[in-house]
Amino acid sequence: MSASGSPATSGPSGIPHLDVDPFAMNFFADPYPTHELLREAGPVVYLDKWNVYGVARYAEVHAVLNDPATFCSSRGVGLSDFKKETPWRPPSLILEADPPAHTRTRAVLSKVLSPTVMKQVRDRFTAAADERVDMLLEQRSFDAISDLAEAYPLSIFPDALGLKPEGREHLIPYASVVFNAFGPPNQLRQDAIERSAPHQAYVTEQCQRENLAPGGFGACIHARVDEGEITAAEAPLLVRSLLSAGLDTTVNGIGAAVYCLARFPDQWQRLRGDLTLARNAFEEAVRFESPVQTFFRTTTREVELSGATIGEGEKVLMFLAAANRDPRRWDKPDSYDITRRTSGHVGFGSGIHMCVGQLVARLEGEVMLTALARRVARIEITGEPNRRFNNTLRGLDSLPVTITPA
Ligand code: OVV
Repeated sequence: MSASGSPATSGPSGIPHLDVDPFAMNFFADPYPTHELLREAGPVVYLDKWNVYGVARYAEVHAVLNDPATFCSSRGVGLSDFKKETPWRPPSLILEADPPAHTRTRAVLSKVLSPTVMKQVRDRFTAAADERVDMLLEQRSFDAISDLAEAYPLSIFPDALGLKPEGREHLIPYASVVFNAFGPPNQLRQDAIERSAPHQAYVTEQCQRENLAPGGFGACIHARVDEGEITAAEAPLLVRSLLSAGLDTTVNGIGAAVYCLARFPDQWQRLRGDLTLARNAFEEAVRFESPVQTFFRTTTREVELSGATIGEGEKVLMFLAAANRDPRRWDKPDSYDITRRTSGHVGFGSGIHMCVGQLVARLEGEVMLTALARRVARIEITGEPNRRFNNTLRGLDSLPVTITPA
């Protein structure tokens, strides 16, 4: 009998069938016993609840991510198969695309979010982080989610994109819909899509060229039209990708890092003693909490994966978070260790679809953790953290803390 109480059964294929629902509230509340069950059941499992294959070990998650011709994205990276069902919004031109179409759009966003551009925004991002921490030190007690993990990215990213001030309250709710929509047709997804119209209307309008300030990421995307790299019709949809994936992800990444450093004071003191560890402390939080928990792929042909035969047109659920704690790959996987060699974690994915905004995320994480570690001696959790439930994103809704100045 498994940790979650669900026995595995194995049909003639030899692939273990599990009756766990990785999109249920009780799973989100504590996914770790089920992650272990999924990893231990076999290299490839079948989830009867949603009729999908699953991979939870590092080796298979990495293999699926790095064979995009067999495990495609153009049929959607959620449960819904775009070949069989109409997508809830026009598909993303980068996330929900395969080569060769993906190659061109990826190159554009890669340039817009390049190391050179990070150098240009770094001072602004740093000043905003320093300012935020100074404000929080005056409050002493605050909510580390709303007042820090949300407030900081909201103070820099919409400006960096070039969005006008009005309507920004739609950004996090819109992203919440996007990430819920990757999940199965459960209550979370259905409610999110049902209430999405005002958020969608806002996002669609802000993606237009005339609504994006010169010099911002959005205007830079539209400028590629003039170079003939993308069409005028494609540019707004690529801006939409940044609005979809650029904010709620870093909110949950920074939230994860603060939650880790508050829970593991020895790691916090280590960071205070060596600020050059800030970037890896953030990276390790992305491994440890995996703000993006899962993505799907769809098979383009019959394929053998670690001895399991998967037919064409099957959905494969990749448990990024379980791979990031697979003891086959990681020493002490359940320890948050800011000096760990984090490279190879799949919190940002791997291969041709690996997070195109990873440099923005790391920059935000690094400068915020540096600002905190410079000025704060202690972070104390002063109340019960509340979880935020989403089909794809893992993070908290509230985290009451008190900080003590250094
Ligand atoms: C990685 C990601 C998440 C959500 C949306 C998108 C990308 C997009 O391209 O719209």
